[in-house]
Amino acid sequence: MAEQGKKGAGPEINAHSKIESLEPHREAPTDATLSTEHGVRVDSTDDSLKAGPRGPTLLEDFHLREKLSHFDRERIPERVVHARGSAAHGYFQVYEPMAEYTKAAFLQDPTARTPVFVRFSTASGSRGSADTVRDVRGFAVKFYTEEGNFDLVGNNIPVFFIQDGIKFPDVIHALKPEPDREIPQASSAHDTFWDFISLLPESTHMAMWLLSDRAVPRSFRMMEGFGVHTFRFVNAQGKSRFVKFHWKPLLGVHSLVLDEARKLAGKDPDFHRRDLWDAIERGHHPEYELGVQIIEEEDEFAFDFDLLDATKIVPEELVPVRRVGKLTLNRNPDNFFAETEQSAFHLSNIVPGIDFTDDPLLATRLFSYLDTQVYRLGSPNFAQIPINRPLVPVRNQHQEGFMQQRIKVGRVNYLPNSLAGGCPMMATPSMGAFTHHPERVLGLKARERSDTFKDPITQATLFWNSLSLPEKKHLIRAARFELASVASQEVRERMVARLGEVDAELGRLVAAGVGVAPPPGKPQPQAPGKGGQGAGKRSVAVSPALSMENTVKDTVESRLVAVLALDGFSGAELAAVRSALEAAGAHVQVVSASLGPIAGDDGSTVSADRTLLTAESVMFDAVFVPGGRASVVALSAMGEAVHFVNEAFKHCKAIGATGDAVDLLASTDIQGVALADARTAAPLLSDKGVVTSRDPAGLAPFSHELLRAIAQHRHWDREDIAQIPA
Ligand code: HDD
Repeated sequence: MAEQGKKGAGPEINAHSKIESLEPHREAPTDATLSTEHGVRVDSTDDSLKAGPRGPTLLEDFHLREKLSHFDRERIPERVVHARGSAAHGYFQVYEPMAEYTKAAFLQDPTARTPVFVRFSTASGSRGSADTVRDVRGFAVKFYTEEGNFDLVGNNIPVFFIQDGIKFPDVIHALKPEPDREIPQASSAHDTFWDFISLLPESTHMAMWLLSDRAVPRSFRMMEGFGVHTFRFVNAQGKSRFVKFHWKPLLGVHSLVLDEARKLAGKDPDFHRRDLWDAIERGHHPEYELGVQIIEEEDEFAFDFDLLDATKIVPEELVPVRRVGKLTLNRNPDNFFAETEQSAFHLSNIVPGIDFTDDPLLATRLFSYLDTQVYRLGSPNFAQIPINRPLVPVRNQHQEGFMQQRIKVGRVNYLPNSLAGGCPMMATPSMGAFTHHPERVLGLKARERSDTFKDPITQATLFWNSLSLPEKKHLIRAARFELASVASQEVRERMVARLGEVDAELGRLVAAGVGVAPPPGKPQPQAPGKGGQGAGKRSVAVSPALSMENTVKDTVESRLVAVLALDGFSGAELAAVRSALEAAGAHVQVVSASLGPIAGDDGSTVSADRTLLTAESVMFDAVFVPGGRASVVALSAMGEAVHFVNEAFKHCKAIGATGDAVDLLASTDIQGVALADARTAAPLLSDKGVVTSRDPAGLAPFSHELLRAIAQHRHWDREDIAQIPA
C-alpha cells in the first residue's frame, strides 16, 4: 500500500506553460490595443460620440452601444443551489495502479498527472452570501482524463438529507430564504427549514452533521470530501465492486467555532475564498488524498443499512478507507466568471471503469445536473466553454444550438452514413468505449421506498456516539441556536423529539435551551438496524473516524499567526519567534496601529501588514505578542488589542507572549483564568494553549511550545470559562 500523507510527490510542473499550450483561449491583455468585439481599434472609451461637446449623443456610436449592451447582459443565472463557490486548478496523481479494481485510465499510472478543476461551495446562500455560514460545503472535482471528463460532485458531509431526489426541490425550498420575505440569507436557522426536517425522519442523520462542527469548516483546505453515493468500480475483466469515494485533507479536518463563524460572516464574508486564494498564491498548495472504500458485490447486503441509501455511511472501521492517490491544487483561476462561474459539473460525466448504482438519489442527479447546465449557461453547447471542454477530441453529430463554437465541415451529420465513410465510428471497449455495467434488474413499477431504507436513527446515533465531548457540546449549542431561531413552538417540539430519539440526553439538553419540555427520548434498548435488516449484519456502535478530535494535529503549515506589535517591540523576540513560525510553514502578519514601518527596541524595524482596524482575531489561527515595554504598555491601553487577545482566547486559539508581553495578558480577561501564575518568573508556561516565557534565552523552547499549541488547532478545555465576554 502506498505511503499515506505524501507531500509534494514528484517534480513541480510549470502549470501555466503547460496549460497555456493546451488552452489557446486563455488570453492576457498585454501589448494590445482596445478594440470592438469585431476587431476594429477604438480611439476613445471615455466620451460618447456627440454632435458637439454638449451633445446630443449619437446613435451611430457603435462602440458605446456595444459596450453598454454587452454590459447589460453580463449576469447569468446563479446556480439554483451551491451558488456561492470558489475554485482552483490542480492535478491528480494515483499512487499505484488500480487495475485490480478499475480500468479507469487516470487511476493506473503513478507518473501521470491528470489535470483537475475543483470548485468548493456552500449550498444554500446566493452568489454574494457569506462563506462561513453553517451549511454543507460542496466539493466538486472535474478530472480532465485521457478518456474524457470525470466529475466527482460531492460534499464535505458523507450523507444527504433525502433518499430520493424527487424531494430535492422540497428540501432546497425549505432551506432557502422564505419565499414571502426572502429571509434569512444563507442560513438554516429558520422555521421552514426545521419544519421540513422535523417532518422528514430520513433527514436526521444529515441534520446531525449539519449541526456539527463539520458545517463550519476552518477552510476548504481543511475539510473532507465525500462522493456520498455508492458507485461502482469495474475492472478490465468486467468485474464490478462497490466503491465509496473520500477526500482526506493532508492538513486535517478543522472547524471554526460558532461565534467566530458568525462574526466572520460580517467581518470577512470572503473568508474561505480568500483563504483558498491566498494559500495557493503563497505556495501552500492544498492537498487531499483520494480514499476508496471497496466492497465486494457479494457483500451488498452484509451491512445493517442499505448501500444504496445516501443517508448512510459505510463506517471506516467496517471497510477501511484506502488512500490511492493525491489531489493537489496549485493554480488559482485567471478569471472568476469564465472558469469558476461557468464551470458545469455533471454526474453523468463518467469514464470507463467507474459506473453508477441504483441509488435513487443518484439517479435523479443524473438528470438534474445536465438540465440545470443547459438552463443556466443558456445552451446545450455549454460543454464547449473552455473550462468544461475535455482535453480529448470530441466527435459527434450534435448540430447547431446557441453559441455553437465548432465549425463542422462536410454535409454528413447523421449516422449511419456511407458518404463520410461511416464516420465517426463506434468505439469498442478495447478502444476505450464506455460500456454500462450489465446489471440485472427486475421489479414492479411503483412509487415505493425499500424497507431497507427505513432506519433513519441508528446512524444518527452512531454519529453522536462517535463525537468527542467538545464536539457534542458544540452540536448542542448549534441545535439550540438553530431551534431558538424558530418561532413555531410546534416545530421546535417536533425537532427536539427527534433529537431525543437520536439520544435522550441530546434531546433533553437541546430542549432546555429552546423552551420546550424534554422529549421522552429514544426507546431503549435500541437494536442496530431497526429497519429489520439489522440482525446478524455488520455494524459498529462507535466510529472514531467520525470525530474531528482524531484528525491531523501535527502541522502549522499555512496557519495564519497575528503578531501584535507597536513601536518599541522587542526586536529579538519578534525575530526569533517569527522565524521559527515561518520555518514551520506558518504565515505571519504583523498587526499594528497603522501600516508602515514600526521600530523595535534594538533598532530593527518591521513593516506592519495589517492594522488593528482591518485585522481581527477571528481572521487568524493564533496570536503572538512579543515583549518590549513601550509596545506592551501602549497595546495594554488599546481596547482593540486587548479585545484581540480576549477573543482569540474565547475562540480557543493558541496565544503566545514573551517578555514584557506576559504583562499584557494581565490586562486581558485571561489573567486569573488560564494563567493564574503567568506573572511568575517561571521561564516557560503553557496552559490551555496559552504559552508565555519571560526568559530571553528561552525563545527556542517557547517557539517550540507555541508551534505545538497552534498545531492543536483549538484548546477546547477553555470553553467552559464563562468570564471571557468577547
Ligand atoms: Fe447537487 C449543484 C452536491 C444532491 C441538483 N450539487 C451541486 C454542487 C454540488 C452538489 C457540490 C455544486 C457543483 C458546482 O460547484 O458547480 N448535490 C450534491 C450532493 C448531493 C446532491 C453531494 C447528494 C449526494 N443535487 C442533489 C440532488 C439534486 C441536485 C438530489 C437534484 C435532483 N445540484 C443540483 C443542481 C445543481 C447542483 C440543481 C445546481 C447547480 C448545478 O447543479 O450545477 O443540478
